[in-house]
Amino acid sequence: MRKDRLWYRQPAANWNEALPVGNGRLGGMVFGDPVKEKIQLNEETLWHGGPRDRHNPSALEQLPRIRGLIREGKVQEAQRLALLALTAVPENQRHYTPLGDLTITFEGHRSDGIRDYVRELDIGNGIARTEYTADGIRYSREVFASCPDQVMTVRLEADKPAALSVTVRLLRGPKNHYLDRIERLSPVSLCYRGRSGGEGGVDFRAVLRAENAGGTADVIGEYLVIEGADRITLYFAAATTYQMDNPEETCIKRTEAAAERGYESIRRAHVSDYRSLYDRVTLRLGGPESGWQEALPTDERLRRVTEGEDDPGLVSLYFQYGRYLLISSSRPGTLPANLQGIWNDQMLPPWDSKFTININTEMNYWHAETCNLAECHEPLFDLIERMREPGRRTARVMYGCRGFTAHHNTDLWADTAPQSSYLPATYWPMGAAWLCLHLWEHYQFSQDLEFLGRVYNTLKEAAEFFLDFLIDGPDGTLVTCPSVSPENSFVLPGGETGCLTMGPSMDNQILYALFTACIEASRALGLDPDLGKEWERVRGRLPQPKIGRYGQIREWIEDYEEKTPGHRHISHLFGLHPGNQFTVRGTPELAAAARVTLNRRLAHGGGHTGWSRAWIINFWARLEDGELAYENVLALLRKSTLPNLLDNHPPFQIDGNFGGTAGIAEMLLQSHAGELHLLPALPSAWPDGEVRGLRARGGYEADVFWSGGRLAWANLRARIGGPCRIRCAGTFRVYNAAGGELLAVSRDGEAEFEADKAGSYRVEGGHEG
Ligand code: FUC
Repeated sequence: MRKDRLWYRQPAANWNEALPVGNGRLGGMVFGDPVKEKIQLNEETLWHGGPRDRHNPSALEQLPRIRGLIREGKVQEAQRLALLALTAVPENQRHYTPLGDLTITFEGHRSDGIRDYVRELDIGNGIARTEYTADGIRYSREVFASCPDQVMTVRLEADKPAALSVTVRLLRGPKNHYLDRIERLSPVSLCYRGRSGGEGGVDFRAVLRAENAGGTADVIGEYLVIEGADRITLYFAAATTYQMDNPEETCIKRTEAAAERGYESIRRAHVSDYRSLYDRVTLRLGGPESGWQEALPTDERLRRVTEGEDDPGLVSLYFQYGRYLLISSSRPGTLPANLQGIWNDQMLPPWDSKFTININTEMNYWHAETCNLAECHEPLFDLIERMREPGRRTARVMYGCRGFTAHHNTDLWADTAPQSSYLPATYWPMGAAWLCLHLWEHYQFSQDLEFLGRVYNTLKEAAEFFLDFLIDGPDGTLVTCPSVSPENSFVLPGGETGCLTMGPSMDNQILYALFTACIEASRALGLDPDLGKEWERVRGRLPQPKIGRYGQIREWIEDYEEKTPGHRHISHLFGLHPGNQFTVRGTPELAAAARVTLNRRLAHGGGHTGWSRAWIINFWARLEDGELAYENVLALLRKSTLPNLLDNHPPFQIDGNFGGTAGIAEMLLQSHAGELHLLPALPSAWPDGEVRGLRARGGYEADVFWSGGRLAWANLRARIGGPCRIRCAGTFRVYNAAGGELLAVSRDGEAEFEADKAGSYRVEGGHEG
């Protein structure tokens, strides 16, 4: 039984059951209907409308008044003015739109005549398959989106000759409302033309091309009609003027080249390209006896877990699915994964299916480094680069500051002006700062100084904004203002509620991390010693994390009551994860307060969205509580996972998948506290298992094997080397893998040794010190 697959005994009844394929740019949701196949299509740059300057011209003029009102505690007045003067004009950024549906009608099939149906998503190879028997003939289909060849490929086969007769169509809108032209290019190919709409919006082109073995093919009207074929291959390409001047020519070339190369060759290239990323990490949870559920369809496994059954294999499938989804939605040269990755079927999708950067987009990349998909992180870095120019303008026009800044969303055009007019979220100038920490993370994992040198100015420019933007706060501190704690509200002592504030805890923690990254980057590169001192000085004046009346980490600068104590955002624990300001051993009081904070959120119904639940897994993992981390992994599967294993916010939002994968990795290996911690949050439900290929900060790759809830052994590969501290429960010894020489023996769960560049090490558990 292959374990790296999702499979079902019936076609998708709706989008939440369809299976995603993608090459980073082109996405398809495959329904697998035997009579009428539908593949819902996306091209990631097909967004409504073009770039705009939406800055509110009154912002800078009103900023001192807004700040003054916040200082005086007149929050309601400040908010009224912020709504008028800071809200962008118009208030909304651009939204992502679908490309359409490819439908394939099988002539002669009757839905009541289908037998032995099965469909699957083989995430080990990146291929969706459907098989069934109709009238004694076995039919099969394969769909995949190839990154090397930039085409989506659909292969139809039957075990008898001349059995395939199909009519193929592309639909955009119920009656093709959103397509402008459909043109026959040849008897086997069609071109679709349209534009996204809105001022400056992109034009798009899509080309469909068929190859049939046996039978006849022709274009009749807007349909591609193939009759009596033995085999059919469809090649589909799409592109927009966002990426190129002549997308039509490109689509024609791509489909022609694919047809010329032939299916087998395209498929081989796809599988090898896909596996070069996917195969780097394997995960097995539970002993051999726990694998039997693989014989059950995925929706049934999910149902059983929801009803309380244990299925560690489903957790490892979910983990790998998070890697599959990133490989399929974020490749070098593409846009980053948006709120729905690349998979969206709505003309006006939830939250515009854009980049929400007050948690969601960042969460999409939490597993990129740890789960060995660092290349897939690159699209986010490109987006940050594109945000610099608009972000400079935002900094200057709205706040009179140098540097660059962004608010809580951005879009295809890297828009950095505020999004919407939602008080708990909109007026938050931390988006670019948080995103830039991903540059630093990438360096920490790779230790690639050349990369750090390239992005250093970006980090520096994000920090520069705050050198100007921060104002004097209470007790000699420097604070952001105005800002919010995404997306909660506070209750003032008089009962009034508010959002706008100065120096909310998350901002201070993000800035602590940003200035720290800048300081360390400048040292690593030997640059800007004076600026380094300035950053240290400012970092030293940021408000320190404080513990509030319930023993919780304070969310705001004052110990206000939270309006929603079970709020989905847990912004004030940024320092616990993804930051590293709060650690179990480094800051035990703050770690204890973080525990109280989480318990309070959860006691009031927290974790009700998929991404919030996923964040909670990461938090418990950082607090080294394997049982609670696992409980929340189960809750993510039980309450926030759709039959196709996509995350259910609700509705579908991909961050929960990615954050869930990151959380599972975080339970098995951590490296945020200057050491490699093996099995930091292993739950009793996973007594045996192995994970190979996880990455750790400092330039390490690790394979970890455990049994009976204890480390058996681990292999470490050092890229750069240097002093290396290992932590793991129990006793262990560290050997040089090559010579077998003993390098270190654990004491109190830790051991230190000097790793060589490109050295390999073996950690053996169960040895008395
Ligand atoms: C933030 C969250 C919502 C949702 C949206 C896309 O506003 O608070 O839950 O994830 O982003």
